[in-house]
Amino acid sequence: MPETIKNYINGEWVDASQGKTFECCNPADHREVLGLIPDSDSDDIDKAVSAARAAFPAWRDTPAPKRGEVLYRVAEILVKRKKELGELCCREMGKVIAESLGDVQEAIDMAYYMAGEGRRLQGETIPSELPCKDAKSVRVPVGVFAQITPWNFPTAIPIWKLAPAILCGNTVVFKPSEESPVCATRLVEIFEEAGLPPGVLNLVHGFGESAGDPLVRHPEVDGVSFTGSNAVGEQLAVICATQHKEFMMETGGKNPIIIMDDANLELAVEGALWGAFGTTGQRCTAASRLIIQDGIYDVFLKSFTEKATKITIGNGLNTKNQMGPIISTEQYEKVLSYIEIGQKEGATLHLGGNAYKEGDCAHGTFIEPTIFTNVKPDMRIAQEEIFGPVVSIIRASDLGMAIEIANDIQFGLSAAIYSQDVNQTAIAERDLDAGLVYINASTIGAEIQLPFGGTKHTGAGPREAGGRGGALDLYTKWKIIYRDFSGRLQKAQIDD
Ligand code: UN1
Repeated sequence: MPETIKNYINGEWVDASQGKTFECCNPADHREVLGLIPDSDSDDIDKAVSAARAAFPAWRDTPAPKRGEVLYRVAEILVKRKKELGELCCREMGKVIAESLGDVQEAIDMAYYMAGEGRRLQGETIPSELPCKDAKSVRVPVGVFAQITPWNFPTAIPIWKLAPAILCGNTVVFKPSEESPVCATRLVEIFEEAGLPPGVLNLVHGFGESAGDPLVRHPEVDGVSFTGSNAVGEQLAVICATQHKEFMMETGGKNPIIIMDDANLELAVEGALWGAFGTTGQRCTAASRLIIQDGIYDVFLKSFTEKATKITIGNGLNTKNQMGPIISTEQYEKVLSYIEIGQKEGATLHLGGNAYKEGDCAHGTFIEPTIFTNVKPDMRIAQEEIFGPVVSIIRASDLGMAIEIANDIQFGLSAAIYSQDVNQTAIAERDLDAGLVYINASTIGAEIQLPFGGTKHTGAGPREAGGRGGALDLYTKWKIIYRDFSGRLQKAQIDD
């Protein structure tokens, strides 16, 4: 029997106002229905936002170290339940169990890290130009935050958003992806168990149009944090700009790995495989373009192809499988359509390209690891985000050309270079136009204690994750306080 999932509003577990539900299933076997999920609308959003608004003053005034203690308890519960949550993540989203456990680990890391920020939420004191006057900056919460999360990191990305928002004293309405509602529900249960007061975190399930859109437009929402597609992010950006809301979006990527002639071949092959086919290519940091220098091209391609052919595909709960399914039928069709587009554009389909239906995979949405060669940098398969196990291989004659190709896209999330020449890697470090640059490592695997995000169309607003310069800037505003204890009128900037 599928589990009946509820919304969580003002500390109560409730159905959607209209009583409607939808099903969420396992992408490795669509016959397995994991939950009946509330199909919420603007009524539910109103209730959740009102609860968050009402809870805000008391939560804002709770000392930050105390707010941090709740997160510390969240982290402890996550640690205890890592295996169970990892298995659920695997069943709901499809990534293989080792990666699903990694997803939960990233959530744990963020919860501990933000718990500590409760005792570090520093501002500055700075000298005033006048006597008997002092000046300081303090961080204050934004207010009610709408947090809209994707399905590809069903525990890590929600905690990336929830932990710092709550730590900074905001209250939250959380609308998770309709593809990963059960993981989201477990997380909210954990915040409840950790002692978070009612109304501070509210959960509303549903779809973008019926639940996400009214949430973002709600006049009582002060800030919006969104991770997902560019198309949706850009619509939300317009709404937030016209309503003067704080806004952060983290969207697409088309991340390159440059492999130079002097690269450590084995290391580069392993990194390219991990970046291209890890999480079935469904990471915004996935390496979807490999830019290979002429001299290493043939040996690289041979070894990369041999190893890609051996990737075992199937249900991620089975530890022998290395690559799981595509999240949904819609996404599966989109990936297959890009494989057709690549062929029509004149690229060579070098490996894979088909749906995979062997054995247990017959009821899931699996696609073979797919490699295109003879890809021109301006082809659609080399420019647009596919979000599947499809990689484009492009040739370059030297570092300058490789960097030019790497940068010649609308996105700028992550970029990597493999080379043993310190000068070449230093030039790449300087010139790659991306938010994350990796030297002799793949494009995936950013750590939570540093800001995460990209340049150009990859995002907007302050960076996610990290502390100062990252999540703390997103979830607080600066308040500047001048205190004059001279007892007389002192005029700044005015000559005596
Ligand atoms: C994402 O795909 O949206 O750097 C996030 C990484 C992970 C996070 C990916 N730590 O690949």
